[in-house]
This record gives sequence, structure tokens and C-alpha cells, in this order.
Amino acid sequence: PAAPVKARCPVYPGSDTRRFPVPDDKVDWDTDWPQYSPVKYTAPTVLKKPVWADPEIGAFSPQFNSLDGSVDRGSHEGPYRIQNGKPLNPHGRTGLEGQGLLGRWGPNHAADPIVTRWKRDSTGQRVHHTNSQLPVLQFVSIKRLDCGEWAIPGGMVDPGERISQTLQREFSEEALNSLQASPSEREKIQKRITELFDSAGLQVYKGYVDDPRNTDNAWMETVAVNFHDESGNSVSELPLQAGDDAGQVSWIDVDSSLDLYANHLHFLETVAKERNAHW
Ligand code: RP5
Ligand code: MG
Ligand code: MG
Repeated sequence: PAAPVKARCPVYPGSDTRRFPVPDDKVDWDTDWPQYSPVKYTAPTVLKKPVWADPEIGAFSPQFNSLDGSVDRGSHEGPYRIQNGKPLNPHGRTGLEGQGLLGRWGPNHAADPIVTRWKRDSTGQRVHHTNSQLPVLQFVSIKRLDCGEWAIPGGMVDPGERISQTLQREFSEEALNSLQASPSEREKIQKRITELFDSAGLQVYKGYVDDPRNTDNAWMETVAVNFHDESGNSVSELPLQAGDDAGQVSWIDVDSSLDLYANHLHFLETVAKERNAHW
């Protein structure tokens, strides 16, 4: 696979820590590189030992490459290597070791709900792109509070949680602000979206995410699933409201020129092609 780009961003997110620069030809662990000396960094939020984070390796030696209690430490990409008790990023060197901002050593599992509808004009007709002549898809996008980039409203899989639950919960929290809703409002939101999320979604990606928070020992993985409102009268009619780690939320036209968080654009490309939409 192509060498990760965002996981080698010069300055680690939320910090002043600079990664040890890793050129493309030195990403692979199998390429000998004695001079490699990655910076050690684990964010203060993680060092404070919140419930969602692992402690430092040493006294702590979890069951890697398997289900460890209710925490899934298996990778979607197959077994990963352990070196000096620490898991090695399966996509190679990142210039930084430790947990960074991530809670788990090894894979940190997320789920990404890609909710789409067709773009329509004021008369309800589907809009076709002037260049491709293909109908234009729109997806629900959030502006992340941590970095200001537009992204799919995804989030971490809680220990023991089923992916299908994570997809619906994260969409509700980030795009419908369910965390701030009263119990009765929350129930209404749930009712409106359950049908869409219970329908068979189209899985468009499963695996490593080129996330800027990745380190040599901790990385993001996701399952991205597309839920499509074909007729435009399901989720399309719900009022969007940003919540939790989202600062803004909006329907955005799907197009290859978008600039999105991590490798989310790659997931959308698959959605557009599968649905025969403009790209
Ligand atoms: C990305 O980070 C995933 O694709 C998902 O969108 C997101 C999950 O992390 P948080 O939104 O919980 O920070 O790697
Ligand atoms: Mg979230
Ligand atoms: Mg999120």
C-alpha cells in the first residue's frame, strides 16, 4: 500500500512535538535504518489514566492480536508485530513512539457512518454534474473541533460495543447532538434514524486509517459503512445539529476535490463509484 502521509505530519496534533522525519523509502520496518530515533510522546490527557486509556507498557502487558477482555486488540489487517513489549504500526514508521493521543496500544477501533442522499434542485429533481453528467451525492460531514478539518462523523468503538451500535451512536452524537437532547427528544431522533441504520449498509472500507494521531505503537482502524437515503425522505429531513467533538455539521457534495480528515476521501470515492455518482 501507499505510504501513509497524515501519520507522518511534521507536528503531532495538539502538541508542539515534532516527529522524527521519515522519508517514503524508510517507512517500511523491514528497511534497515540504524539512524532512526523517533520522539517519545504520550499526551497529558492519556497519562492522566482516563478509563478509555491503557497504562504504560511494563507493568501492563495486554493480550495483543486478540480480544482482550472486552477490548478488541486484533487488527483488521491481520497479526501485527510486537517489539520490546510494544506493538508495531503495521503501516510502518511514523517518527513518534508512545501512545500520543490514542488510548490503546496497538489498534484503536473506530466506526465511520457515511450517510448519503442525492442532491436535488428546488423542484426535487436530482442534480447532475455538468462535467461527469452523473448525479451528485451529498454526505453528512462534521467539522472536527480538534483540528478544524471536515470529516465523517465517526468515533471510537466502546469496549464490548457492536460496530452497528457505534455507527448509529456516533452519528447521533456528532450530527444530531443527541447527548444534549432530552430523553424524549433522543427517543424521537432514535426512531427517525433506526430504520436507516437498521437497513443493510454498504461497507466501503475496513482497515488502517491514515490518521494524524497515529504513532509507531498506536494507530486508528475503522469500519466505514454507507447508509443511503435513496428517496430523500428519511434522514434527509432531520435537522442537523453539531454535537460532542463536532463544531459544525452540514450536507456536503461528494467530489474528488474535497479536502477531508485522515483518508476519509478514499472511503467516499468508493461510495461514489458504487452508487454510480459523480466523483
Ligand atoms: C478517524 O478518527 C476515524 O476514521 C474516525 O472518523 C475518527 C475516530 O476518532 P474520534 O472522532 O473519536 O476522535 O481515524
Ligand atoms: Mg464521537
Ligand atoms: Mg468523532
